Amino acid sequence: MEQTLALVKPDAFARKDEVVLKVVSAGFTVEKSAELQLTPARAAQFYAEHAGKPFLDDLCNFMCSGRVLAMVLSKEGAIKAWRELMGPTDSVAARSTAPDSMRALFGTDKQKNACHGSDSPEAAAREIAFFFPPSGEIPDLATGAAQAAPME
Ligand code: IDP
Repeated sequence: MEQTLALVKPDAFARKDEVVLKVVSAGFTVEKSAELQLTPARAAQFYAEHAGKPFLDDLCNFMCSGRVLAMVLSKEGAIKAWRELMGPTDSVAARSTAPDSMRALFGTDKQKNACHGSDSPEAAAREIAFFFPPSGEIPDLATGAAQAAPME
C-alpha cells in the first residue's frame, strides 16, 4: 500500500479533527501521527528544495508559527490521491476549482493553505523519514530532528 506524508499546517491546526475526518472518509488509513512544533532550522531543511525562492523565509516563519500535525497516510495511489484531496496550492483558486478540497475548506491564500502533501515517491520516503525517523536512529540534535517527537 502506498504511503505519503501529510501535514496539517499551523493555520489549520485548530481544525485538525475535521481534516482527519475527511482524510478517513476518503479511504486513507492514518498509519502514524504526531503533533509538533517546527524550528526555523527544521522548516528550512524540510523545504530545502525551495532554497532561493522569494517566499521561502515567509513560508518557514509561517510553518513555525504554531503546531503542525504530521501524518503518514496509506491508500492505493496515496500520493496522488492526497494531493487531489488537498487541492491546488492557492486556497483562493481552490475555492473556485476544487471547492470540496482541504485547501478550499481550511486554507486562506497561496501561503496559508492548510495542508502539505508529498509530490513523488522519493519525496514521500524522504518526508516520512524526516518526521518519523526509523526506530533506533539517534536524533540529529544539531538540526533539531529531536523536535519531530510527539509533544505531550
Ligand atoms: P505545494 O504545497 O502545493 O506542493 P509548492 O510549490 O511545493 O506547493 O510550495 C510549497 C508551499 O510554499 C506551498 O504549499 C505554500 O504554503 C508556499 N507557497 C508556494 N508558492 C507560494 C507563493 O507564491 N507565495 C507564498 N507562499 C507560497
